[in-house]
Amino acid sequence: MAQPFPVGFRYLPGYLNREQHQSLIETVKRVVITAPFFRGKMPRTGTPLSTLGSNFGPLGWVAAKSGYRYCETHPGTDKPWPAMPPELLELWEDVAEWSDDPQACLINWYREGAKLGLHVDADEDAKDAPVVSISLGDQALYRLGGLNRKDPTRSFKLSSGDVVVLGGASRRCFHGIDRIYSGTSTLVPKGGRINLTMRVVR
Ligand code: MD6
Ligand code: FE
Repeated sequence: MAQPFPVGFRYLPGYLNREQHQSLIETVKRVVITAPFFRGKMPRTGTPLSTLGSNFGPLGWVAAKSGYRYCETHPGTDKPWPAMPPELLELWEDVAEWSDDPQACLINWYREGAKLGLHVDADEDAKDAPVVSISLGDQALYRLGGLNRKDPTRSFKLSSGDVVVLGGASRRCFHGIDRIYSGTSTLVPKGGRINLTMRVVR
């Protein structure tokens, strides 16, 4: 039997309707003209990530050989990140159950074959604020574990418009993306899946 969801974890399938998630993809397309996708690297080894990233908001998450960090500027253009779109702030206010606004929204683009190993989001000083994640484009297989790497995991598919909240006791749960179901959506130009994750950082 599937593991139950940890307390504080919320899976909101189809939270955004088609018009809303299409419009978010348009917003991402506009933004990456000035804040282009870049390929982050694993700390220490410098191995390139299989996803491409960019950010909205005053702070952006950057993966570099020197470590993961939040920066005020894009590593390629040295310009501030584009502002957090109002529709994302609204979504945060509707689902986060948290009084502060998010300071960062990571944009992650998974093309065919991209994946994200089991990990905890732990680069934020605001340790209790939730992470709100939005799926756009191709479906993905999401894996959710517990607070320890060896805890049992459960997997389920995320589709375009689905929202996931890692809140409360689930904030430090392991999670990852095992695979992308390439070609299951035509919404993302050049294909693939875009994941937006909003965080309070400081
Ligand atoms: C997802 N993303 O793509 C989940 N974590 O559905 C993440 O867990 C994530 O995209 C840290 C940094 C970037 C991410
Ligand atoms: Fe994560």
